[in-house]
Amino acid sequence: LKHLHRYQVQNLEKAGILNKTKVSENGKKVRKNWTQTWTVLHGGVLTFHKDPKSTNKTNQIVPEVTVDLKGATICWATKDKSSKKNVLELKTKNAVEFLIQYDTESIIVDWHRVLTDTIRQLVRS
Ligand code: I3S
Repeated sequence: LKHLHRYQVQNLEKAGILNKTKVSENGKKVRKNWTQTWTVLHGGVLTFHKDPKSTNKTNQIVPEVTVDLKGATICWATKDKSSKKNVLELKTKNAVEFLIQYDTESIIVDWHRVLTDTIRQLVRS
């Protein structure tokens, strides 16, 4: 069964452009800095990339931010969190909070579904 869950998590893969900002770290609010980011979900880890073409010497793609989704939570952000529409709130196990947003509703709904499923499966793995 454990293998099955791992198999499923690995199959939950997705990539696309999203807007994201960090909002807090260790319970301390940080100043928002909304940036457009190439976002990749792979093997239960979410990575944000400034430029999908930025690679290191060995040609590996280097993410700007790496978020382990194990123990994380995802929900729709309440109106007081942002004036933008279609905003998700992602809280990591080590108390870092991000907002993730995209104007096209279907795109953000898809991300919400796949992130929710991933987090759920990681709890059981
Ligand atoms: O929640 P806040 O602090 O009102 O967020 C807005 C500000 O960060 C603003 O920049 P300044 O730090 O220069 O005030 C941003 O430009 C806005 O995008 C932020 O709010 P939204 O509602 O867009 O998340």
